[in-house]
Amino acid sequence: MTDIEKEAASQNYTAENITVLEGLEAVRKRPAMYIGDVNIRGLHHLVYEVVDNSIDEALAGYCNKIDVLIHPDNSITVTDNGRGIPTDFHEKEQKSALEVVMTVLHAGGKFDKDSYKVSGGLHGVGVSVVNALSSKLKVTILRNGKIFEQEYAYGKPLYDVKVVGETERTGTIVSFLPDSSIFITSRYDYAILASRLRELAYLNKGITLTIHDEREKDDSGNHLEDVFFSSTGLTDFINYLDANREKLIPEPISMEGERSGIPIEIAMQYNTSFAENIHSYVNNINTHEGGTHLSGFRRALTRTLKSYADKTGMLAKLKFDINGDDFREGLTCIISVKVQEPQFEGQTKTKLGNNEVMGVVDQLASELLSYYLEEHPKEARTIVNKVILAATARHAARKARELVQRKGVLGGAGLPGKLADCSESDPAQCEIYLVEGDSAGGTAKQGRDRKFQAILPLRGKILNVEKAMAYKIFDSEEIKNIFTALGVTIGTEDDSKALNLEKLRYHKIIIMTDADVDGSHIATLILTFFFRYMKELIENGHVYIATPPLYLIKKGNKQEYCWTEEERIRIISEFSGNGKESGVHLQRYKGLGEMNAEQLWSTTMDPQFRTLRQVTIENGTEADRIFSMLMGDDVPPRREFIEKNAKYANIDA
Ligand code: 0RA
Repeated sequence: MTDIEKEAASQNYTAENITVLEGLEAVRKRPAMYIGDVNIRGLHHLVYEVVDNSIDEALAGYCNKIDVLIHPDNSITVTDNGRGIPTDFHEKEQKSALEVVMTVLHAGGKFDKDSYKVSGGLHGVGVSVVNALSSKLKVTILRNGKIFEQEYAYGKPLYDVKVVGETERTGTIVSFLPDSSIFITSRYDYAILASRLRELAYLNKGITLTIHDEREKDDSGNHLEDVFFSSTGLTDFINYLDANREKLIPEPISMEGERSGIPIEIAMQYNTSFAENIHSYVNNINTHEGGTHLSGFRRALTRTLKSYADKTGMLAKLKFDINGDDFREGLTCIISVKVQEPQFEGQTKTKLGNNEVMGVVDQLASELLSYYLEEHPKEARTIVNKVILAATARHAARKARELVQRKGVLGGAGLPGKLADCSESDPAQCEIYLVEGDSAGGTAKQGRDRKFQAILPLRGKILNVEKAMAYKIFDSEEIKNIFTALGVTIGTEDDSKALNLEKLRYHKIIIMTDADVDGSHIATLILTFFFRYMKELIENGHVYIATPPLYLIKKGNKQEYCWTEEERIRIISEFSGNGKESGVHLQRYKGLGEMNAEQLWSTTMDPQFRTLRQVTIENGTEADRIFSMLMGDDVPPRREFIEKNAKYANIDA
């Protein structure tokens, strides 16, 4: 039952009341309640909602192809080859079943109780929500030899369902144009949609998902398009995520089965890195905050590997104990479960709460992993040796950390000497600028508002945490300074690497680097460090990037700053007037150091005028892959990524 249905049931409302209680007007009044927000995320959510319905049809076994088209006007068409939404007359509602599905909230699954419906939680609000939030929507159904059609505006039908032709095929085609009076942005991002479709192809093997962008052509004159299909699912997913890591065993370990009616799929691989990369999904939704499925797996992994290692005597010589973290260092893993009535909890409602799931995942994973270890003794030894290495390194890390703590560097005893702190004590009001270089740091110290702005200069390139063992990060002066200044600690001893955010001393952490290649490299290094060791900071929206201007243009006593090439061209032509360019002076800012304190304040630090870019994780799984690529050893894919994204990141032109 949905919350609304539960509420209705508890008050003795009948099904009819529900539709009265909640019509599509409610969706238009409070769209964020249904799709999260009315910004980029919500806009893309509309597509996910329609695609999810087609995925459900595929999981029921009736559909294997889903196509997404982005049209030049940023409208979207989603086509599937399923059975087609039923179009027969619905007695109770006195209209076509299709119209009911498209115009009544939560009506999607009502015709087919037995069908395997897994949508729910974040998605699964129903295609009627998409209809309500579209200025135009057209649905075409291929079914029973006929082609049916109905169109809507703002969720209201423009005519009754009509037959417009004949066909031998079956399927559902939904085209919609998001209502521009509701959404703040209207432009679809190809990369965001493509990465979601890729993810869905890996999570649901055997389905072909395609995307085609009619808006722009690439350098060779073709429209962007991609076809995603995986026959092995999670195994392919792991190989994709680990493409830039060195794997320890030839093929990922694949575990799959159903327990108590819950389909469970797990694939895992160990690599030579030191990061833990476990991604969990419930009904195709990324459960960023984990939950019972993840706990079940972690328990099974620790217990099963430990017992194998004990049994084979590999731990006999070890002088210290092994803990849960050691089993997950260098592990890339995907867990995907399908749960009929998921309970989502946590701050972002991405934590699975269903208790029954923990035991079944534990059971299946223990059973299949033990079996694997018995069958693959060579791989099993490799894995256990990696775990022993991790434990040894952790032991060394503890020693290093204790040393550091004794000196009072970590743990809040003293703040770093280089930190120029602010006077305000309420963290919610405070900001810290992490500034590239001592000289720009000095300028920032002079230019800042010392009441709420703190400055921490960082010298040169910080440690590449992607390549360093965990204990190394405590050797790095710059990283220790960041930890200490922020006031947060990470628990590495117990089973959780969770960050203690309560002690966070600044709610805005702003990375300020030069607007050149080195600067963006340093920003990426800092972000990688946050992503690997302080992900919660990013997830809770605390991390920002400052945007210093690229140019200063002067003429006489007029001057203006520019942040983009377009602005530069526009302002130069404004200043030149009648084609007279003489007297127009252009200064290119190569580094922060070229600005004086007043300029840095007014362009980049003054809350009234500055632009901060908030760092978000749109797709955690994809972000993980990109960081491993950007920071890894393999140069060609990194160059390719940077060249592909150069349009957006062209800051050293
Ligand atoms: C309800 C019942 C049936 C199919 C569907 C909905 C359905 C919905 C969507 C949404 C997008 N694509 C879809 N494909 C099918 C089953 C009808 C039957 O028994 O034939």
